Amino acid sequence: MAIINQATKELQVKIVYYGPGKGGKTTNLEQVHANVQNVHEKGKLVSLATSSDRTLFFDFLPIEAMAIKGFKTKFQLYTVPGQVIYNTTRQLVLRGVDGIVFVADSQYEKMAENVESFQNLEDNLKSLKMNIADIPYVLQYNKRDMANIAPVEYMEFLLNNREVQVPSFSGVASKSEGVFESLNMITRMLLNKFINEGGRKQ
Ligand SMILES: Nc1nc2c(ncn2[C@@H]2O[C@H](COP(=O)(O)OP(=O)(O)OP(=O)(O)O)[C@@H](O)[C@H]2O)c(=O)[nH]1
Ligand SMILES: [Mg+2]
Repeated sequence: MAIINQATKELQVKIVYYGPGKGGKTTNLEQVHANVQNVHEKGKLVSLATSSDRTLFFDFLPIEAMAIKGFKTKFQLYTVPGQVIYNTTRQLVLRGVDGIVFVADSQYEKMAENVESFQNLEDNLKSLKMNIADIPYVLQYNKRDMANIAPVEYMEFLLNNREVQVPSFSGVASKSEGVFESLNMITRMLLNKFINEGGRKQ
């Protein structure tokens, strides 16, 4: 849950990048880190426990912005490990989540993994007494540069088929495409939620 410190006028927001293994979650954080210009606004990208490019624990990137008048907003970006076996770690990283960027892999052969990962997200939120319907999230259909990709419409059908559809973006995270579109949208959704709740602590 967003942490609001009325005394210091600070708002702290936790965003988790979720999705199947090798989908591009860590790449999203690397691109954000590389492209946020103002050094005062970004912290260090911390990648905890990686092995040949796979996240074994999580990545963490803090960024700061004066997003709301009078409030210093600290966004904490986390990735989960996508590999199926690391579910306990995913549950830990999800604790206190405010918003989610679900990074799906557009390659046809990854569709089952995408759906499985989304189901896993819903299950893990439930185990934390949260409901996906109450948590702002966006979908990123990544790896659009690959050869054997599913049409966006098909991915929408598989992953964005609830009563209320969420914003979705095509991406090539390794070229920074779709990265800031996704991040800007989720932060906008979270800040709107904060403003609509009258700035109250949840
Ligand atoms: N062609 C292509 N490669 C990408 C894209 N995004 C990421 N990659 C590559 O895909 C591989 C996996 O990306 P990661 O960002 O490590 O994936 P991840 O989701 O963090 O994977 P886990 O940590 O195992 O959950 C890396 O070699 C990236 O460079 C993309 O849009 N297109
Ligand atoms: Mg990773």
